[in-house]
Amino acid sequence: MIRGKFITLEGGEGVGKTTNMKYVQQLLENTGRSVVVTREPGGTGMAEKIRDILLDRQSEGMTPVTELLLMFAARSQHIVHVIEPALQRGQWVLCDRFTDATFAYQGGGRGMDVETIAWLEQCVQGELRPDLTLLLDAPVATGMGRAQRRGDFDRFEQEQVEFFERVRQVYLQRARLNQRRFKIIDAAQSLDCVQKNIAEAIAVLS
Ligand code: T5A
Repeated sequence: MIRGKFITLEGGEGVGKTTNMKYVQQLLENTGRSVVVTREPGGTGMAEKIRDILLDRQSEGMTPVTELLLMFAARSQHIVHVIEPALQRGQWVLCDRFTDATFAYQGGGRGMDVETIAWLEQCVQGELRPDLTLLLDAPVATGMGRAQRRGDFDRFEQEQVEFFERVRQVYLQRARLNQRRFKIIDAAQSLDCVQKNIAEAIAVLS
């Protein structure tokens, strides 16, 4: 059995990850791939419960350490029960956010130590890394404006603009350092242009 590929979509708030997940799924399925679509935090029953705690505005006073450990606790469940079995069956896994989000949000946004995050990454994931990461990048104001139109902010979306600027910079820095894995997509463009760029990036993998 040929191992499947692991594709992640990343980016700040409201850049269009959820919108484009469906498009990427369709592209892959059109080429005959069997695709598992999932998300983080979440993707299993237990991990979705952890997601609820993480996003709940009532989870006041959650420390950055608790937040970081809950992200990786959910991720461990997700990898063992969903991602790794699917890849081993030869399915392709398409995931809305993964560990780059932890480096960006907990590392950049919250200021957690990068080496600690890298250590947890190794403990929880071993050698597992995405084969391709599509980084949807747009100015913070653009993404926040789109997210705001939807209303009903979660615990992260209540953060200040400076938090999201740091998140964006870490994403871009990671993309520069891992150019073989990352493809940066200008998400401020029209949806048609964004999807044309995504299709080009996916074609390289097929
Ligand atoms: N998190 C997650 C961490 O802190 N650490 C971690 O390790 C992980 C895994 C999860 C939160 O958890 C944090 C980050 C997050 O804050 P989430 O729901 O997965 O939350 O992520 P969000 O970014 O909050 O998801 P959003 O739904 O807000 O953003 P999306 O999915 O990027 O945007 P989407 O597709 O819903 O689009 C937003 C709006 O814009 C429109 C869409 O139609 C929609 O209305 N749109 C466009 N409009 C014009 N032009 C385009 N090109 C458009 N693309 C989309």
